[in-house]
Amino acid sequence: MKRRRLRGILLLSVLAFLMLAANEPLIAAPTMPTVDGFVRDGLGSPKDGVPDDVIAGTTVQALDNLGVSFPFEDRGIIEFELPSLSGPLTGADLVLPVFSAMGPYPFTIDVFTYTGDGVLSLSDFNAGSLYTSFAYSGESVVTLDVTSFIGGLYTSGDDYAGFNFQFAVPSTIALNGPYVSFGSLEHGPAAYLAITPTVEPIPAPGAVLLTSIGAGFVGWLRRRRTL
Ligand SMILES: [Ca+2]
Ligand SMILES: [Ca+2]
Repeated sequence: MKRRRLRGILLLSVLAFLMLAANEPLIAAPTMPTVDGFVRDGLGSPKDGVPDDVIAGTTVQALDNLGVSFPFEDRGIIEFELPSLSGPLTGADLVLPVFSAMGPYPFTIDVFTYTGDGVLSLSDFNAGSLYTSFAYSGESVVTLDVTSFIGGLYTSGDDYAGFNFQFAVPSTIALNGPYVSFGSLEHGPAAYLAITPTVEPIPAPGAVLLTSIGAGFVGWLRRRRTL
């Protein structure tokens, strides 16, 4: 009888542990980029709004230079394949560690968002619609709340998120400044997406647990009385 009771208690403990574990909020693993780099207009060819070069596997550089002797523009691009989620998300942050930057500060960066395809191409230069802007003043990490954009992609069933970083106001300084370049897969720490999923609702785990314990206790009492 003692062994049976012990087994019952053990079973209840395992059940309680499983329920508590299932109820734990999921820790969002960082989602790393599928592709990152920048697309360039100018630098050896006319800066005319028509992009000329794809520079993947390097830092995610945003630069817009109207200097008369050497005008060119880099638009930083990052694309992520979205991880599958079992329910809606509660939040999404785009975390951008800064690889290098040069003032004069502050300057404003526009962030464009679009449905990506996991590949960096010339068409990404003009991709997206304006999602947000931020003033940059030399910070080592920029974190952007992108919950509504990422949530929308999940709702529409899209697989890739794309971000495009552009200077809001072109610089008239002759060469190489101001600019900001974010970390990439090759020159880290890389930018990443932190998605916080919602745990799927479990039918009242507390109630189920209490009922199980109660039933077990009543059963034990009953058995005890019959002995
Ligand atoms: Ca061009
Ligand atoms: Ca693309």
